[in-house]
Amino acid sequence: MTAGRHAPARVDLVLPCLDEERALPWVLGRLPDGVRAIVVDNGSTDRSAEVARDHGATVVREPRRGFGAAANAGLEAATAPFVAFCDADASLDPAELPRLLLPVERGDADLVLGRRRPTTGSAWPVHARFANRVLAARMSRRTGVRLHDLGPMRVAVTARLQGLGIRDRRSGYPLEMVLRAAVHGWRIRELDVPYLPREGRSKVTGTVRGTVTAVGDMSRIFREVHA
Ligand SMILES: Nc1nc2c(ncn2[C@@H]2O[C@H](COP(=O)(O)OP(=O)(O)O)[C@@H](O)[C@H]2O)c(=O)[nH]1
Ligand SMILES: [Mg+2]
Repeated sequence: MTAGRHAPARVDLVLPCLDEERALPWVLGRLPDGVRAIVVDNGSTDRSAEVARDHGATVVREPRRGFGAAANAGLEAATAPFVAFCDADASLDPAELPRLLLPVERGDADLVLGRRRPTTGSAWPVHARFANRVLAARMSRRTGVRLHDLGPMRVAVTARLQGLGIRDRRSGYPLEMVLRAAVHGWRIRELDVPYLPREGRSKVTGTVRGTVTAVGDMSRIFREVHA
């Protein structure tokens, strides 16, 4: 369960959140020991913030719209030695975090990414899967870091990630994090994680339009961040 009120958290888990009231109870009920949830509410019109608080999460409000704005606000709010990221849509299980944390804790990796392995055909729309593959391959060609997925579940050392200077505040944020880490010579590792059908409607890659926007944001990152 949640880090007790007395024990300081070892991991701060950043959960960017836009209207995820239905998914939050499951997500926040799956926190391993020592993990504090930071739910970053990005102007939800549902009861996400209240539900998050009721389930013991710290709630940060970010008025600027955008996935990156929310992720960045969570990273800034993190004070635990390690920081993790996860979608708040119940597509990824926070119970997987200790396994992803291990290589970072041991000093064997600087950034660990969860490689999404869909559990059913509906977990990952084909267009999103394809776009992600292309971007990951482009990333590998650019940096020499072999990656299959730019997935949202991640673990790193908090202070180092805060020092990386990620600037994107839209959907290029996840790519910019990996690209900057690679440019700085971080050891990046992928570990498989199950990918479940999300609760509710996707805000980013669930639609073709959302995917096109995300790919546009990410292409800009490739132009702006140089090795
Ligand atoms: N704070 C914030 N969170 C967002 C925004 N867009 C998406 N999210 C959250 O970021 C996560 C990823 O978005 P999601 O819709 O699942 O995108 P997908 O995984 O590509 O389908 C979810 O937890 C969303 O609630 C946004 O503009 N602001
Ligand atoms: Mg999602």
